[in-house]
Amino acid sequence: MTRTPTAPPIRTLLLTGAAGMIGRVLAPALQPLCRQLRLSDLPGTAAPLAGEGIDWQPRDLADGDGMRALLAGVDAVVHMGGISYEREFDPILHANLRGLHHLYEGARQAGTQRIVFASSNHVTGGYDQSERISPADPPRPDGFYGLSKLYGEGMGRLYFDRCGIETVCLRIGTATADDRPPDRRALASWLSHADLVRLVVASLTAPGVGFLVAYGCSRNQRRWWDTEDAWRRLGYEPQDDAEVFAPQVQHIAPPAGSPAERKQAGIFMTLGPFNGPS
Ligand code: 15L
Repeated sequence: MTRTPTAPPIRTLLLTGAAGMIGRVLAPALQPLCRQLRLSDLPGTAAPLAGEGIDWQPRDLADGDGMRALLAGVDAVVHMGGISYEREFDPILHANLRGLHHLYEGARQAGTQRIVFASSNHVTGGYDQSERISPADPPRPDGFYGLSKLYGEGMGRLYFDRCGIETVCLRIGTATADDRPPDRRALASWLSHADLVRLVVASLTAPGVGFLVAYGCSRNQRRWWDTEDAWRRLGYEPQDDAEVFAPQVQHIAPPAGSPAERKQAGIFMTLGPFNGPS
């Protein structure tokens, strides 16, 4: 199947995880980029948007047939679906590993040109906050969730090399419902809603991205991520800086010297089965 570069307007754009916090920010911003915006999330969730040009199709990522049908006719995907927090291995296997396989297989069969994949900063959460790292540094996942996102990045690499589907992996930092950094750590990792929209739109529309990994944060002066090369390739120019919130949140931090305070992972260092009985 011939894949031509995405060019606005995209005919059919799929947004998964559309009913989630990030999905609700993105859905209205993505609609002008395409003729049809297909929205999906788990069955039982509510559509974030309705009206002309909106096609709401709830699906479980682990349902292979359902996912194939969801991808039919789709030119580009923004994949925000799946588990977005540290959990037991099984639900992560279901949504983030099996689900991602279904997404890429559906995309291959549909002739989809590009996928913007919500990866996570937890692919490298094992680095200390004192370290400045780039997408070229070795991954250091901090739990099963981060590990599943590393698998997703590998999936994107594989399907670009074998099938020509372009993928932009966004290692998203901290985006919150109230659009404010919640604590001291997020003064480095915060991604404002406006910058989130800028980043995803750039990832969908930049020409010839191939396979690319970029961190997703605002232009926070405290950021740990040296990701400007990838941002330049995307044409992403963040506008917000978490520093304006420093007086309110600077004191909100885990105990000094604890792994949660030291590591980029933050409180994810306290989650998962890793601290329980052996
Ligand atoms: C993530 O990947 C999570 O989806 C989100 O819940 C936040 O915890 C964020 O990372 C973060 O690191 O702050």
